Amino acid sequence: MSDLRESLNKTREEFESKIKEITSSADIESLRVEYFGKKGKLTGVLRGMGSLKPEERPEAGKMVNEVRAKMEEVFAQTQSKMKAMESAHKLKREVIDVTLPTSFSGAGSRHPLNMAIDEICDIFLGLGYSIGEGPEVEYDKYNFELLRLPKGHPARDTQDTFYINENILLRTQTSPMQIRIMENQKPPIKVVCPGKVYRQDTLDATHSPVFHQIEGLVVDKGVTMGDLVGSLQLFAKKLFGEKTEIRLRPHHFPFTEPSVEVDLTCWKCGGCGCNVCKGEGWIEVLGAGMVHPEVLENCGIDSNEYSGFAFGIGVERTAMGRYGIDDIRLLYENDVRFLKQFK
Ligand code: 2NM
Repeated sequence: MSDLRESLNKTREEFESKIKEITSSADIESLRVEYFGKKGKLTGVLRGMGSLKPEERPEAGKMVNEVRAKMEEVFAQTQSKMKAMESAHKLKREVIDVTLPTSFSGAGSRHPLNMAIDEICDIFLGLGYSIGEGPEVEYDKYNFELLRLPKGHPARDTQDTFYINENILLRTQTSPMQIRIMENQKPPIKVVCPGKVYRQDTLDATHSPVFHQIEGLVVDKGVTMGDLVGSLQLFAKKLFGEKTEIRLRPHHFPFTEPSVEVDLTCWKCGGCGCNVCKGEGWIEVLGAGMVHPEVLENCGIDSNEYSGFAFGIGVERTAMGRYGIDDIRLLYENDVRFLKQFK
């Protein structure tokens, strides 16, 4: 019994002096193994209890438990002290001084194409349209077939694109989004769909294989060509100023009948003729027409009850006119010297 007491006290004293030297969680872990582990020193002393007489055991048990509880308490305190110390160190080491000077060259600005898209969409929002956005990777059916451009139709040649497979392609216009809307919503429909479109084209000052369009669609009872003209007149004046007029020229699109190309008064010379409009006084900005009854029917809309108009605006061309940009490539090169001018 006194042997047990002696070795317990010795173990405890040794433990307490060792734990004072500890400086890390790794140290405390090896101390845990050294004393409380299966082959640990305290465990060894406890094993010695087996040789005690039965009447000595209750008192020995009490003594052992007291010593063990004391040691475990010291251990737990030191362990949490180590953890706190280490996380304080880590915080200190990883702190970011947000007041340090940086090489940051200043805030950026909106891209002129996004400025043009926002400006155009804002005008139509003001006229009660909503905005629809959808996939750039489309089904041939939505991009061509339901728009009266079946496979093999000659007009597909002017809208050659990048095919994922026979039935999936990069959209050549945002009209597939309008087809989706007509399929899913009942008239009245009033929507503009902005977005990226793709065509097989060689990059030069006025063409790009990736460009942006905003297409508008209105479907309701009794919608006429007069509504189309009025809406486009309003749009032109809001975007380019009150003096701006529109001019319609007959055209052909498979998805509208009748179809028109729409010119706006030249934004540079106001109609007198200059280098921008090549002496014409007019600049072509959009295409439009009355939605072909077959297109309405393809989307489940009764063409005897409803009619609609649609139009497509070229964003690049509008942005170039609006901000005086003479080469489309400037819009994609992301040269900060160019972009800085739009702050
Ligand atoms: C244009 C010109 C004329 C057009 C037609 C449709 C739809 F889906 F309703 F049939 N969406 N957009 C359209 C009509 C687009 O872009 C030059």
